[in-house]
Amino acid sequence: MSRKLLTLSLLVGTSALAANIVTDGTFEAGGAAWTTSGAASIINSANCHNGSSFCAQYGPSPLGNVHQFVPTVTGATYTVSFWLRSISQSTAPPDNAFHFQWDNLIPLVTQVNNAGAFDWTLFTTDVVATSNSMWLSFQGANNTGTFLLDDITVEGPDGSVPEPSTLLLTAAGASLLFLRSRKTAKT
Ligand SMILES: [Ca+2]
Repeated sequence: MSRKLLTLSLLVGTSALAANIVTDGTFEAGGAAWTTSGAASIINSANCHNGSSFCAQYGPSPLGNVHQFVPTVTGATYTVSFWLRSISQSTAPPDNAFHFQWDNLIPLVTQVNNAGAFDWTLFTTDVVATSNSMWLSFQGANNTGTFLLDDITVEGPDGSVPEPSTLLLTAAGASLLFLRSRKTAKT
């Protein structure tokens, strides 16, 4: 095994331990990785996070849903982060709700309920994977304004990488590098 290949295996091993497992969490690829329904849609607007770009928008009822399945490791903990903004279009009392759901068997986690307008705000929550594919879902409706959702990350072990064999390769690579360095030092 060449030194270059060993170095590569070390890098792969490191990235498998902690990764952002969301596909197109910024929506900048156009949002094709996400399924939308109800009040939710993908838009290209100067109102999106960090200026003119893509994000998800939620209008009036019925409840909108933006979701995708993410590859996880059963039993592992993941940190979910996303940015949310509420633009009020009415002087009426706020009539809206925004929920995060990690699995369609686990109840909705309400993030916002009848809130007035607010600027981009970072929401973070820790969740545990109960299978090797979790339903990452953001649901909302805003009857007196608009919700915008952008820059979603889910940090944790990447379930699409065969972790035990990668770790084994990493350990083997590290041992061989150590032996090679000892051999070089002796000669
Ligand atoms: Ca974006």
